Amino acid sequence: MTKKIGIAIAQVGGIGKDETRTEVVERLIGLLEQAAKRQAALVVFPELTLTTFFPRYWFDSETEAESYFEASMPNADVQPLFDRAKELGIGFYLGYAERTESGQRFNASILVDRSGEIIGKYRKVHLPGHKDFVENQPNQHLEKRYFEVGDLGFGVFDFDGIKIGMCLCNDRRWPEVYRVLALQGADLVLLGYNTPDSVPGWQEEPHAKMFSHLLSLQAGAYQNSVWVAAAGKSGFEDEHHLIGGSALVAPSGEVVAKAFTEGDEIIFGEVDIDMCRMYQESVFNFAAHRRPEEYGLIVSRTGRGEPLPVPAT
Ligand code: CDV
Repeated sequence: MTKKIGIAIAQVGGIGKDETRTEVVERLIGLLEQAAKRQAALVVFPELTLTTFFPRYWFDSETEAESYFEASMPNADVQPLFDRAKELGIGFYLGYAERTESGQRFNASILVDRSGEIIGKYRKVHLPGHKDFVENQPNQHLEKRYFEVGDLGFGVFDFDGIKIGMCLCNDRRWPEVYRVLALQGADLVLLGYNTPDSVPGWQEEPHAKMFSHLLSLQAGAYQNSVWVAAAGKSGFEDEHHLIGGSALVAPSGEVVAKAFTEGDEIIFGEVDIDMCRMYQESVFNFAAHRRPEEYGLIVSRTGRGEPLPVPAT
């Protein structure tokens, strides 16, 4: 049976430092309603959707950092989003900063089904940036300070009969992520991101930021025969710029829809799962063509090292 799903990617424009959760959630509901008009079954929101991208700030006080985290999900501020999505019969992916009961802090995302139930959760594995203050920079990138490395692995969840994997931002640049999801049968990968122009120690031409973002999505989709739906928080926040480029990428590696603003914007596409099958059963038929016995280094070695001896012939 042909499986298709209407998917809306909700790019969210900059969020001010003083913008409240209530104000942000109102914006998200506005995007949800636009998605409903396009008959979307699923909406993808960005990483850390509910606040400004706070890892750019060094906080002397623990309390200030704490104010960006959610101690439960849904909570009173976010409940209206869950309620409206349920009324509209739309599922969603949402990135947020999670604080657990025991005080652990993760950069997390959830997958919510069309009846408002959380059916999947992910905690970001690849945390970019640094732990300590870096001098002489327009901003910091303190994900390694504010978050622990995710401990849930890369899960695949069933949404209306479609196998969905989740990841977050920097994860999209690592080929292992898509492969681990594809090996579990994922056909659609959802991700939210915040990609600032300025990251201490990561000098890149401004145009290359957009290129490497799209390249990562396109390579991940093509090499793993999956659809990839990526939603960014974009534009200016407190005079700091984040790239736009929220996009839907097909298993062919082609971008089929892309945001053209840096503000709140919905892009829509119909995801046809049969398109994954074509690639999964031919060029990327894993069972027929992969050679895991030759890939051991990928899991036994983390950093670059010396060449391995090649057997004499
Ligand atoms: N939030 C992120 O993970 N951002 C990273 C960079 C720019 C630090 C990214 O890979 O986009």
